[in-house]
Amino acid sequence: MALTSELGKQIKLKEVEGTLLQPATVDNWSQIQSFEAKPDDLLICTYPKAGTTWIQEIVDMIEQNGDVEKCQRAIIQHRHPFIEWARPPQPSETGFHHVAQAGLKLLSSSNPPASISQSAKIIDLLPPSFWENNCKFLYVARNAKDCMVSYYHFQRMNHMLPDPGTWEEYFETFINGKVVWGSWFDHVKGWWEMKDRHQILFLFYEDIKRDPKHEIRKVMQFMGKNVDETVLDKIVQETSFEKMKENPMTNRSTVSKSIMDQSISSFMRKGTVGDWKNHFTVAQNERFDEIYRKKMEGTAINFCMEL
Ligand code: PPS
Repeated sequence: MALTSELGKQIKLKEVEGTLLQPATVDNWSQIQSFEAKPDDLLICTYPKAGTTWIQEIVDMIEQNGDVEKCQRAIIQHRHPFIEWARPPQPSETGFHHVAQAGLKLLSSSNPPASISQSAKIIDLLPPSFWENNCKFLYVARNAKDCMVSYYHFQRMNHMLPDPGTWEEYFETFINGKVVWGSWFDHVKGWWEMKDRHQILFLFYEDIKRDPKHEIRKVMQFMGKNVDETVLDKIVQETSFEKMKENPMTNRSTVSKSIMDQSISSFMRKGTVGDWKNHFTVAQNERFDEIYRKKMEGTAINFCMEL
């Protein structure tokens, strides 16, 4: 599938088992699949725009016991490299060697976080060693409408992704799962159905927004860590949208404009629940709800659509 970016560049996406992926990911697929997870690895898994960067920063803050300076040691993409961004293995600052990628994020309790990917039908696409080693998974879900809006603006500014076209066009693209990492519905349903069969902590973006301390405490307990109340309060403060938007280690300001043009749209754009109401027409909303009902039938998952 070839699509033209705003720079006029041809973005040729490739597919694995029907899921669109970036070419480098597909070209390095066997390497990604042979990723050797360790039993104490924790993998952060998200659909694109569901709050990946947010949970990455939260996890690192917990890992570093709330030490802001330590969390400033590198940009977030290096502290939690994405395995699916397949590129030659690079040593991290702490000596953890891995290929990077976007969506499943890998964290070791003894080593600093590495990441895996944001897989659509992640269950099928995940390197098998994660299941074999009974690893822990941290999954963050965000309601589909806000994900769609966030992804639309991200595709506008990210020149490594196809131009989204008009909002009306993108609406069709998204509901048909013709975006990198595939269908939101498959991704969320897949992880939701697996959550009781594996060590999966299933979180919601909207819950973290509503009660960050409560959700961060859950993450801490899942990681087997124990930070005291004042540190928890500090983590809540330091991982707020406002702080992370200003933080060059999390706001992607170090990424070249030829890749992400933040004059088009900020990477840390709004960070709210319910921005979909500023984008969806009444007709689109009705159509989306109908499609949602069909695609999510039989799934007892409940999303908060506004706070
Ligand atoms: S990516 O490109 O898939 O890794 O993007 P991802 O980090 O998953 O999602 C980006 C959206 O998350 C918002 N964000 C936050 N919201 C609230 N609080 C904090 N701290 C935070 N950090 C990131 C970010 O603004 C994007 O959402 P939108 O709706 O576009 O603002």
